[in-house]
Amino acid sequence: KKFRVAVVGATGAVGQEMLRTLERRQFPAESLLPLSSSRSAGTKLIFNGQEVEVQEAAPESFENIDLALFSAGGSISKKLAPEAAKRGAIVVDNTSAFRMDEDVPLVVPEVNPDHLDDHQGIIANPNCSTIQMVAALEPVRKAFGLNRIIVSTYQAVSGAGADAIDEMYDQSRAVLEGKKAEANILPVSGDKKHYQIAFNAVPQIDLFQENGFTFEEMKMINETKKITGDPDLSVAATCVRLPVETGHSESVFFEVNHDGVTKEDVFRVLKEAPGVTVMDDPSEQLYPMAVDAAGKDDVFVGRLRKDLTDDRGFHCWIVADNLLKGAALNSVQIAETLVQKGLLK
Ligand code: 11C
Repeated sequence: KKFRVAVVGATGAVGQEMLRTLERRQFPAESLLPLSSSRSAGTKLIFNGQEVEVQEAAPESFENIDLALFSAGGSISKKLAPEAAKRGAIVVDNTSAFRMDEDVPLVVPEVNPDHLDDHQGIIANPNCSTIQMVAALEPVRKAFGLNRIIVSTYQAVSGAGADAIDEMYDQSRAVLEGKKAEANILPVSGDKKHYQIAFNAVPQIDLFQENGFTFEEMKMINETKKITGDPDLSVAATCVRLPVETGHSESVFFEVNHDGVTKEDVFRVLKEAPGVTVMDDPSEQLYPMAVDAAGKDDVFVGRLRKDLTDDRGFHCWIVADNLLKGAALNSVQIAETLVQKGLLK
């Protein structure tokens, strides 16, 4: 059986990867309808060798659609995802619009595919920084239990969209030419002030919340609890933007639930974990880096060390392509899992 697929936000950084990912994984698509805001409508794209024209997304666009992948921002999802679901499409939404809704499964297919069974038409794709951390740590949690996670992120500008990538390159050229670096987008397009990202590190991703954490940090905290199904798991996050084009990196401290777990025990579990590649050999200076992870499907883990004072504590470094496993690939894997489970009809 083949499916009629719509991609909302088809011309964006993630939308483009969605089209490429559907193609290269040979998703059984009978047709592909690229949708966007009026700004990009009329753009011509190629899918499976055929030219397709981007149309402006409207409620009626979803008549006769089986699967709709959304990645055009939270407000478009809030408006149009229920319209798509009402018309019988299954929505996989890559925004934060519905992630914490009780009747919306939040899914990383390697971690909690069973949550798909109870879907009500809308399935949420988690935040990119959450996905890579959970994909690496869930096998550890299953084997040894997890008490606590403390994570600091080193996030790429592509997470903030195609315009933020341009801003980083424009500023870099300006700085190298001794000119003023104009900042109009980062750290958050909707916030009051904008700061230079070129040659900088900015400790703000998304808007500040009343508790002093940013929304990106709260996503990592709340989404991790929902995906693992463990509300008692203690998570703290500090999210930082770096002048890296693609590939989010994370320095993670985690504490297991049992005494006597060794580094080798954790390695054994990680090496068996689906979608995870261990890259860790200090004698060969082998560890994951964003430039190597960009364009790859897996989540890479390295720099694994046992804490020097906490017998249950470990440190590691987790890197993944934020546009692929962090967004487009995970969304397509959700769709593939729906097909395997017979939930996409
Ligand atoms: C970033 N993680 O790197 C964000 C992008 O909730 O899906 C993804 C935002 C989201 O800026």
